Amino acid sequence: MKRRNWIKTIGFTGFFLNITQSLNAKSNSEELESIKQKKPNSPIVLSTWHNQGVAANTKAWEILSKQGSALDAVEEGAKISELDENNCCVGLGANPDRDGIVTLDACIMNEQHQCGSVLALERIKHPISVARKVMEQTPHVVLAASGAQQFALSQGFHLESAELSAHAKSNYENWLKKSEYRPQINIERNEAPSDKSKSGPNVSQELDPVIYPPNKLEGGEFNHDTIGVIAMDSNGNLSGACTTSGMAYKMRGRIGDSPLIGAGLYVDNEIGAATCSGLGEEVIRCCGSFLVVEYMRQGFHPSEACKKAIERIVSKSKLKPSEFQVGFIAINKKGEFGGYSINPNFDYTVTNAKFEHEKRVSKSLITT
Ligand code: SD4
Repeated sequence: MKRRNWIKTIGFTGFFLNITQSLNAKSNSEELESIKQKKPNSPIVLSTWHNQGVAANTKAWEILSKQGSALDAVEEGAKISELDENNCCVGLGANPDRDGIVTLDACIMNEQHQCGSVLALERIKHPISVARKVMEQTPHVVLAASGAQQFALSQGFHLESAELSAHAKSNYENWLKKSEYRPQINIERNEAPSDKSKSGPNVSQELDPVIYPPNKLEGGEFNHDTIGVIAMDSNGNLSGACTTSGMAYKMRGRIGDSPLIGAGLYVDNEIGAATCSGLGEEVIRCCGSFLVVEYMRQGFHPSEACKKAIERIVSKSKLKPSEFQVGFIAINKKGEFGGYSINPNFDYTVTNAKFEHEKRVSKSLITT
């Protein structure tokens, strides 16, 4: 879309629409005055990763630009990744656990501090929507495994085939040849540090082979597409969603940060929203996304808040920073945004009045 049209579609139409609707409903002149003075909020949506973030943000923006809610926007955006058969790490097409079963984790949080999540959900296409149902239709926050599946079916979701997608099947068969249990998570280097023939990142060459996560899976696939979507709508309300299949070939029952409120996602409508991708265990230990929001509460800009949370994680971790990746993204109530990661090349997608699904590569603790 041409830039001018891009700005036009999202511009002031909604604001005046809101005013007209309000005027019909209220004739009180004081209210009229306050409505006139009210500035339109500028919607924004951020998604982890650019390869999948563009599609997610496009969908979310369709909703936000028509004055839809941030909650609908983040859910619908996340659903796009869940449908992507070729995504290594989200939805039913993703890589399985070490027993060959795809188990999905997701959570959602809205502007009223309501939240819902599902853990280790099997054979359901849209875990994020089940998480929303947990939030809206139950008195609970978390449902897990067979209970979550039972609940999903009761809510009208269909039981899908247990068969692996073509790419997951071949990856898994490849992994089975060695069946080594090496919990792996994304780390966006261009080459393994052991490859001394090429100029690589500035990392230790003495990494423990058991805990060192390679940058790609055995089959050569990247291993990093957990999607976190955070948004602010034209009413200034914030919401977030996060959905993943977690670590490829994980131990059965292993849960990462992504479906845990405060770890993989956190929203405080007075302050801001944060989400992340990376090695879930390290994020959980520090309540990562909650920490980012708390730093924003202290007045830090979103990028600075993400940086401080990364520093905390690194300072508490037994792993060397070069051995694992975590990347946060955040927005605050003013619509300011940012990201930060441990290792380089963590990217995300931003969409607002100014940026049309723009790729941002976050700053990182390790720079080479
Ligand atoms: C997890 N945080 O399960 C997720 C994995 C991830 O991109 O982010 N992958 O630990």
